[in-house]
Amino acid sequence: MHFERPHVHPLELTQDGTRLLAVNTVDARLEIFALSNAAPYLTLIGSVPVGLDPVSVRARSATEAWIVNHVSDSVSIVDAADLAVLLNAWGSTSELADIDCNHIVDAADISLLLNRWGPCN
Ligand SMILES: [Ca+2]
Repeated sequence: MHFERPHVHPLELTQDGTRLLAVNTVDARLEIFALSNAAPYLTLIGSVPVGLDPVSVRARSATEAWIVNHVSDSVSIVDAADLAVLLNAWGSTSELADIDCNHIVDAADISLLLNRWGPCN
């Protein structure tokens, strides 16, 4: 048996209009999509683990989202500043965003970033 909580605010556009945020309630993740004026209009660019049963997302700024989690009774804060640096350098050889040092900023770098998501030590 599967219990699914009702969504409160499951979709949110960032204030700059370049990203669509969506709660993935079943997988306990925040999905981040890039928007563009040409096909493909919507591209999944990130999937960030949050609390259990996320039901609401709000963009506090262009780079920070707050997610309300129903079952874990918590609020997750996702700061996309690091992700923005990486996306702005996409396809380039930027040393700042080339996390795996293979001389191209691509999906492997996003994967490394998302796997290390959280406070810097
Ligand atoms: Ca790389």
